[in-house]
Amino acid sequence: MSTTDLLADLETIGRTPGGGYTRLAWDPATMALREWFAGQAAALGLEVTEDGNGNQIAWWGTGPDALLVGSHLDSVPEGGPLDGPLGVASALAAVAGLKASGWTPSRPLGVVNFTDEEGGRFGIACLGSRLATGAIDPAIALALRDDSGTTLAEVMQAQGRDPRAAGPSAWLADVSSYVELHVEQGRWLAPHDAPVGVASAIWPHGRYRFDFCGEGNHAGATAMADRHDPMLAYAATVLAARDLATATDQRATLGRVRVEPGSTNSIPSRVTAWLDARAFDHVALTTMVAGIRARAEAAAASDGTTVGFTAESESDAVTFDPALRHRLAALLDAPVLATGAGHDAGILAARVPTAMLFVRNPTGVSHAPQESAEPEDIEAGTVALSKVIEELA
Ligand code: HGY
Ligand code: MN
Ligand code: MN
Repeated sequence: MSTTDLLADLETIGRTPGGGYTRLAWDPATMALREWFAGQAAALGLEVTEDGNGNQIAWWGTGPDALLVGSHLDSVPEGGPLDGPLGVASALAAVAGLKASGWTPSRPLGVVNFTDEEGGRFGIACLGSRLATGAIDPAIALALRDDSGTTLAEVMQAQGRDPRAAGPSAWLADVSSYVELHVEQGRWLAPHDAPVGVASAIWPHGRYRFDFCGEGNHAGATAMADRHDPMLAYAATVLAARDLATATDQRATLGRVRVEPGSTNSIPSRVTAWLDARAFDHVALTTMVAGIRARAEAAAASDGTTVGFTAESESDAVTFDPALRHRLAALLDAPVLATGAGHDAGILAARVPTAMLFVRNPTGVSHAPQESAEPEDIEAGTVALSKVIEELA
């Protein structure tokens, strides 16, 4: 059972006409992926469990001091094939290889599929691991709504889950380290001629919502001077994000926008837009976001419109456990690199020693259909993960 064979099983699940994948929490695609995960794990003789948040863990052994490996199977809308599934498939393949070789772990070993890492449906990233670790109040999570207005609680109930079981997970007390393998998001390993790297840190990041409100009116009959068009402050905010992030070599993106009523011949009454911001450290993040917000407010004031601002989620900077990172980098003779992307490993790192392995991405593209890794690099990543499991378990 190779990682590429396992990934080939998933090729049609959640596939979109554009060649990408849309696999959002609890949707038919991720439900099919959950079933696939449970089936593969059961075939390996692992005991498949699911916590009250929907996180699946396939166990080889039970009890304290467990090593957890894995990732997530959901995607962003129109995402690539590897962000998430590579970490789950390589973990299953590594376990299959180790079992076939006659090796047995000296501590419990779990393979995890975290639920809703991308936050593509309910807006908050790493929802499954945040709930499991107590990093988010279950009442807040269960009340989150998707684009159709359905709450997470209703969605879980419709899938036969009891939302009252959401919240801190008992398994966490048994886990004493977590290792997540992931496709590289960016292009650092290729010029360094390395198929696999070890993560040092994750930048702090946050997601913020701007609610621009103005006055809906007729696109032909309303003189330009008489308008209160919220789209203008939104446009100014997009440019402010670009300017402030560029000036500091940080990241700011407005990738999602909703316009109401969304009519070609009407001045909008309301524009809702989401900012994703990532920075070197917490102070730099708050400074950049405050700067973008100030430009949004100034633009709205000059147009006679208003803008509301909500921080929907923020994640602190993560420095992965230095001892574990050095041990794995030495074991694999692999370079160490930082990442601008967020991961469940970043959430787990607040509770247990955690490490990440990255598999070279020749173009660096991620969150898009072109995301890729060469089959031999995927194999190198799986071999590396197997070595790590042997070393730690
Ligand atoms: O958005 C992120 O950084 C991640 O890929 N979940
Ligand atoms: Mn992602
Ligand atoms: Mn991911």
